[in-house]
Amino acid sequence: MKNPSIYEPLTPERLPSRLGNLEVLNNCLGDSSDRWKVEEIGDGNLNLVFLVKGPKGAAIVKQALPYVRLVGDSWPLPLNRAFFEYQALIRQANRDPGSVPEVLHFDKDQALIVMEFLDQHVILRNMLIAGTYVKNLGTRLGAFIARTAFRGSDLSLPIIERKNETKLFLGNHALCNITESLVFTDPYYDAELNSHNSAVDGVVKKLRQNIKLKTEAQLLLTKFVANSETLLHGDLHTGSVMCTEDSIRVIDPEFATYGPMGFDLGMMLANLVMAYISQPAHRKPEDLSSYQGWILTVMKDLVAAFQEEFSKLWHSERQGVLFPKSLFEDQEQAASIPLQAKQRAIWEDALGFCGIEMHRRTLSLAHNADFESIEDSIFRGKLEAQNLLTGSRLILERPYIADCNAFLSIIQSTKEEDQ
Ligand code: SR1
Ligand code: MG
Repeated sequence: MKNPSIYEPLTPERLPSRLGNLEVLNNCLGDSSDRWKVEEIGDGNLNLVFLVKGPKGAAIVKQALPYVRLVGDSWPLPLNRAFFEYQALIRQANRDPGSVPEVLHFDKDQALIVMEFLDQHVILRNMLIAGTYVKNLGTRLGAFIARTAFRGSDLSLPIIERKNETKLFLGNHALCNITESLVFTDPYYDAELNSHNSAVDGVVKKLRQNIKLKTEAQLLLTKFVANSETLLHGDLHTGSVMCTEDSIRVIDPEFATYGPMGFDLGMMLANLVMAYISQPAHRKPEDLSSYQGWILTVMKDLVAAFQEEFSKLWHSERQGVLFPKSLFEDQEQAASIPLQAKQRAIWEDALGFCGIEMHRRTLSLAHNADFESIEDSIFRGKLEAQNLLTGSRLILERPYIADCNAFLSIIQSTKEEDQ
C-alpha cells in the first residue's frame, strides 16, 4: 500500500485505484471505480487535468506537476501552487458566487483538486477562434473582475484579515516570478526562452530599442511586485475562461497573488484585443466585421460592467480602512469624487498591463493560439506587428487614453504602417 502523503503524479490507468475511495468522487460518479473512464485532457502549460466519467456523472481532477509541463523537468516548479489555486477558488466562489467551478475535494500532499465538470463548456479562446458568440460575456467578466478586486482589498476586508491574506498569497512567489520574468521583462530583450515569428524582426528590434517603452514596462512591473492591493486571479486570459453560449466560468487561478487592481482587467482586455486583431485570419471576409464588432462590444460591456459594479460596491460595501466614510459621506461630501480618481488610476494601470500582455504573447514563452494557429507566417506577421504596435501605444499613451471609446479607437486604427 502506497503512502498517501507521498506525492505521485496520476495517470489515467492509476487514477481509479488511487482515488476510488474518495467519498465525494463516488457520490458524483457512482461508486464502482472500475467502471470509471479517465481521459487526460490538459492542454495547459503547467498541470495534469483528467476528466473522470462514471455511471452517474463526471468530475475534473487537476494535479500539479513538480515542473513546468510546457518545458519539462529542467524547469522545476513547486507543487504548492495547487494549494494557492484551491485557496483562490474558494475566495472567488464567495466573492462572486457562480463564477468558478465548485471545488469538491483538495489534497495538499498530492497537489490535486477535484472539481465540478463543466459539461458542454469550451475554452473561450477556442470559441473566439471558431467565431462563436457568448451571451453577456463582457458583462459577466466585468462583474467578476470588479467583485474579486473590490472584495479582496482594503476597501472591503478588515485590515488584519487583508494583511493575513496578503501574507498567505505571497507564498505563491514562484508563480509570481514567472509573471515577473516572462510577462514583464523577457519580451523587451533577447531572453533565452523567447521566440518570435521572423516576419516581425524589424518591429521587435525597434521595440527592444525603445528605452521609454522599457522604462514604462519596468514601472508597471514595479506596480505588480509592490502594490499588493487585492487578490488577483493572476492569469486571466481567454484560456482561463470556459463558456457555453450562455454560461461563463473562470478557471485556473494558480497564479493568484496580491497585486494591483488593474492587472486582471488589463490581462483580460489584452486577450480580447488579440482575439480581435487575429480575426482576419480566422473569419470569412463576409463574417469579419460583424464578429470583430461583437468582440468590440464585449470589451465595451466588460469595462462598463467593471466600472458599474465597482461603483456599486464602493457605495454599498466600503467598510475597510481605505477611503473611509468618515472622510466623505459623514462630511456630506460625495464619495463619487474619490471613486472617480480610483477608477481612473485602475484604468490607466489596466491599459499598461494590457499592452504588456499583448507583447509577451507574441515575443516571450507561451504564445497564444489566436496568432499561433495562423499557418501563413507572413500574414501572421502582419497581424502580430499590428498587435505589437498597438500594445506599445497602450503602454506609452495610457495617461491620455480617457475612456473605453478612446481605447477601442486605438485598437481599431493602429496598423503596421504607423510605425
Ligand atoms: C511557464 S508558464 C507560462 C505561462 O503559462 C501560464 O498560463 C501563464 O500565462 C504563464 O505566464
Ligand atoms: Mg492556466
